Amino acid sequence: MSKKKKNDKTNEVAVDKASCQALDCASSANVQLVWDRYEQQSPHCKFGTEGLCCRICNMGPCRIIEGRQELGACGADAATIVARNFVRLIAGGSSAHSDHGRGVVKAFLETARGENEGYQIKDVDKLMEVARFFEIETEGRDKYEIAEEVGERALANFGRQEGYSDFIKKAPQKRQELWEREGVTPRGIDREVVETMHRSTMGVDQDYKNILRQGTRAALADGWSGSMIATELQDIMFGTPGEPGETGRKSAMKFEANLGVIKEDKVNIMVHGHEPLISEMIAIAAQDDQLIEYAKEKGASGINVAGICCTANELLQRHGIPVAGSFLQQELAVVTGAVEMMLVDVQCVMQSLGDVLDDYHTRVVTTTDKARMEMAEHIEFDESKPLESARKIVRNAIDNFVNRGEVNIIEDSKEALAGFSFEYIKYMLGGSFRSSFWPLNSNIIDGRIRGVAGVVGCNNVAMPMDSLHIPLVEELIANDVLVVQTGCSAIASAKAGLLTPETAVEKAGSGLAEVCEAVGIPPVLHAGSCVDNTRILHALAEMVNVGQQNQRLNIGDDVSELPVAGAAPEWMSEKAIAIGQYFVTSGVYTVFGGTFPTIGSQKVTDYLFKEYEKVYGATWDNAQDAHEMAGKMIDRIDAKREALGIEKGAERVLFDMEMRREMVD
Ligand code: NFS
Ligand code: SF4
Repeated sequence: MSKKKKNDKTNEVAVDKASCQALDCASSANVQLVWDRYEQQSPHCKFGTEGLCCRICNMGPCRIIEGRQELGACGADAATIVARNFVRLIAGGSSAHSDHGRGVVKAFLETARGENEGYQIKDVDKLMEVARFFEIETEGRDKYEIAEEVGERALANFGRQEGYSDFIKKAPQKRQELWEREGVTPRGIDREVVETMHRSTMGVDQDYKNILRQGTRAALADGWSGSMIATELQDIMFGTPGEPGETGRKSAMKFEANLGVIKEDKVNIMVHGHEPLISEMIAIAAQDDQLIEYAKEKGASGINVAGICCTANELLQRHGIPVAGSFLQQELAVVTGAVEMMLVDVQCVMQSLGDVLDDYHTRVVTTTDKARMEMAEHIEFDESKPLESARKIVRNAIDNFVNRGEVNIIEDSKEALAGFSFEYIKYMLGGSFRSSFWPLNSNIIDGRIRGVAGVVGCNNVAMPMDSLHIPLVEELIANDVLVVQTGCSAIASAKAGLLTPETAVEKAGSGLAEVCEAVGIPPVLHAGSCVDNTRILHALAEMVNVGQQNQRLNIGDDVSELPVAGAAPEWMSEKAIAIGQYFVTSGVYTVFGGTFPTIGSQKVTDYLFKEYEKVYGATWDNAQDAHEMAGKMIDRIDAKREALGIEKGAERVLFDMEMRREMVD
């Protein structure tokens, strides 16, 4: 393994104490981390950064230099090359989310058919709701029979050749009509991804607007189909966050966040990646009395499962399992020297984990054939016997406890709340009389809540970790904007202590604070993993629905009319681009931080950043610092309020008896 002494720059790479402490440990041990490798890669190729490098055929790579070399060898211009590269990012991102969704459907079907032990059909109410949506007969039928039909219907969305993805019908009518008019309504997920790859290969689609139109189909197939299927079926199998679990009543989930959750006296197992199928079973196996006893025999006081990246988000929102860190903290977890096993599934796993291992006893274990690592052990997860596989893996981790060397335990972690699924938000807002989004619309109309912002996405080594997420969220809530979060952005807020009800009093504007206190929610809501961005889509559609049920509560007949905005301040993954594209084309103005991959073509960038307003009623945008980003989002929200005629905050809508009766219908 190559080594390089780190410069003492820890404060420039992370804003949280725990990470800085771990970075110091790595620095003294002379261990090379992502920040060192990033520095070695700098300066970055301008052509690549701006989307101007084409290497889709062997006459290239071709680079575009304005005024000197305007065309690739085949004659492709900047707009074509940039658009092709952009839609290929979307195809990559959509396939990651959707292949995850497909894996969930497979396990779901096996569960329904009694072909595996371990998984369950846990949330029957949600099963019935999805079955009704699919118009599947539920009367007098067994839940497994219904689940089998739901699974088959969901699976058909992947390979569908004719007709559209089922879940697009959840979008507001006006949005569906707009998609139809633009010809971007998504068909089967696999078809949209394949067609994107086809159209963007050498010598095919050469009209940037048409190329981007295909990218939109693939992105919408991600948001309103692949990702949505993953969320909905995971909820049915593992429980909808916030719904009654072992506690028997609806409640948010408390959890601890940051490297301090790694405990000196316990066997620490990190679950890292994105698919909860395996980690759900690890969480159960870790509670097995025999295995706990075995851990004690080896000198530990117990077994501690903690998460990294979105596998963490999946587990914490349903079980309160702690999160050790976000994407940029995966290596830092190993640096504590106290991680017996890093269990990885798919996506956002750094290959360097294998390298860092040279210095530590941590065993990295891959569990799916889709994602193997040369340096790691591979324990193939037997999906027909998930619990048995999980027990074997946990046992392996325990065996490694005796191999520990020096440990660097970090004390810092923060308490946070998660589990704000669409259903749970609805329940909390509705209060005592009925689960509903009516109070949200009402509080937006009267101005207590200025608008709603989705702040999501990754960490990126190009900027200090969490340096945009945290000030952005703080500025938004100070301005009475309710913030909904997913992914590593939600983890950033958890680590900063923002996901607590107290944040309302300490940091939110007076209107938002009043609502949060009355309802009993934090002003920053953790809605789950990145596939769970679909919970935000549901929430947006519901905000429109509420206004259609009662004109007095109308805040827009389409998503693009709502006072909302989105952001991925520290994005890095292709998945973020897919998500951004489906949010924008669903009608949400969305700002990304850092560099933007189309800036090499003014034509393409103007199209996405300006002309999209006319096409989709929303655009992409880019901002370099948190204050600029917050300003742009708040301006957007205010413009929408003005268009609705509620800029000053209309009179508070009081619920009279008639309205309550309407709600109960
Ligand atoms: Ni989203 Fe989740 Fe994190 Fe980015 Fe990676 S973990 S799926 S891609 S880095 S938010
Ligand atoms: Fe160059 Fe055209 Fe081949 Fe791209 S497709 S590498 S621009 S020749």
